[in-house]
Amino acid sequence: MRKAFAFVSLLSFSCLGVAHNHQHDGHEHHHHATQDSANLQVSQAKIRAFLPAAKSTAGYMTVFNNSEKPITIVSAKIEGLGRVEIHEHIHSNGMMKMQPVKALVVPAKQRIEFKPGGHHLMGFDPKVKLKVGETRKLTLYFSDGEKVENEIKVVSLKDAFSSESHHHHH
Ligand SMILES: [Cu+2]
Repeated sequence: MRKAFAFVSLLSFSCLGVAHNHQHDGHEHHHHATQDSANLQVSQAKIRAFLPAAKSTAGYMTVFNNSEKPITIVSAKIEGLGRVEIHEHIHSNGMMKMQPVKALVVPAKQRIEFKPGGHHLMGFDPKVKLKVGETRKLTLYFSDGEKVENEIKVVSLKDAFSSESHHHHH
């Protein structure tokens, strides 16, 4: 009689243990699925090769936040460049000026297109000269410490302003 009782309680204890483990696993999976790095999609990333004597050059890309919460981009890095800033254009006294953006919020399920006259990347201080046609590593850093890595293509001045890759030559 006593033996049977002990056996039953052992069973129920192990069942609880299993249930707990399952819940824990579920939580862990959920956490991984909401990591920013997996949820910010970068596409069409390109940067113009430096013009002769130019101290800076501009880069463009499209970012899409595929998560349910905002993602804040706080900085960017491009392999071989000493410094990269995120800029935006603002109208000031009838003039277009650009200024650095300290934190760029990409709202949940929203897209931000970096393009001429809008948000853009600004590259400075090349350690290794950018050559048209090559790709470099682009890293975007988020306010929560996460980051996402992508490739950025080096393009000529002309190609930097055409958003379509299927450009026709005449
Ligand atoms: Cu700029």
